[in-house]
Amino acid sequence: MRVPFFASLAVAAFATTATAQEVTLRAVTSFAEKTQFSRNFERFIEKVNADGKGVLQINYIGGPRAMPPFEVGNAVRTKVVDIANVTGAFYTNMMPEADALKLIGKPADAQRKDGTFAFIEELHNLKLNAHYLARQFHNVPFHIYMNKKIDKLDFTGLKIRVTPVYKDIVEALGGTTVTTAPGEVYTALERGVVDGYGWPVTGIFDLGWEKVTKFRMEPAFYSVEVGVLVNLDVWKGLNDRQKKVLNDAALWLEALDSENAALIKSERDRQAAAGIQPIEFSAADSKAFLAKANDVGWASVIKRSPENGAKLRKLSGN
Ligand code: 173
Repeated sequence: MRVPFFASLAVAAFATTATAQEVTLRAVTSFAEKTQFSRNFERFIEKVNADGKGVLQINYIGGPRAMPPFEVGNAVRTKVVDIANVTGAFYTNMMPEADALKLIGKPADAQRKDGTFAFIEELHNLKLNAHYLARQFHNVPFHIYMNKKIDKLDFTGLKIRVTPVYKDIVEALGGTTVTTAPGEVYTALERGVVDGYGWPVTGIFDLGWEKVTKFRMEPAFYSVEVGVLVNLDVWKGLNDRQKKVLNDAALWLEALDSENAALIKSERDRQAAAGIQPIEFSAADSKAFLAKANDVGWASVIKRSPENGAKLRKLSGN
């Protein structure tokens, strides 16, 4: 098809003007596309692309098929991508303090008011060359899922799939740990390479794990953290209108956490219907487990980063 000469020039001129004002950011997520911990980020992208017409757009590259989860933090740092949906647990190699984010369960708006967010921002600026745009899932806790029934809080002889989120508590209980990305959990369970795995209360159905899971250990512990990170140079290069599109969408994204309580209830019901049985301990043992999880979590962060770790602990109130 041939386009008349003047018409094509006009289109080209318009396109140039539009690009001069509109910026497009390349985005990745560290969780599988369309699954629990990517979905709200995908909704965020839709909102940005609707609100940001002519101002700022996001080009969604995708998830682990495009980039291994443990490389996403570094890809933000080096500007291989501009914006990412990623949990701190996946970049503790560059920023040990990111392991503390699971220990800070306050709502994002409270963290924005009491200085917690500002300090987390400062650490991301320094260590990851990133702007910490948003914090999601503060009200979603983790569990250890098991294929062997245990009758006391002792993991001796058990091999558990972990990330930095669960490593210290699993080891404190005597378990052996194997660190893997989420994409390897199904096969590890299917082959019996592990006896259990750490994961949030929601999301096990996304990758079919209910087929290879027998038990969910109670109580739930810690607080999921999935952040939205923007490369700091990219962030500083945006104008006020562009920043506003992202800031408004970030607050909207954080407010989606109000959906989590209902979601958790329905996922627990769905797990029960799939035959996944809870492993429960006495109130005293549960309390001791939670205290231990909190203590070993903080000790581990503070050992790697004494000053910042202590400051984060103080801000957390835990
Ligand atoms: O288990 C994990 O892969 C993990 O660390 C995590 C963190 C946040 C949300 C979901 C999983």
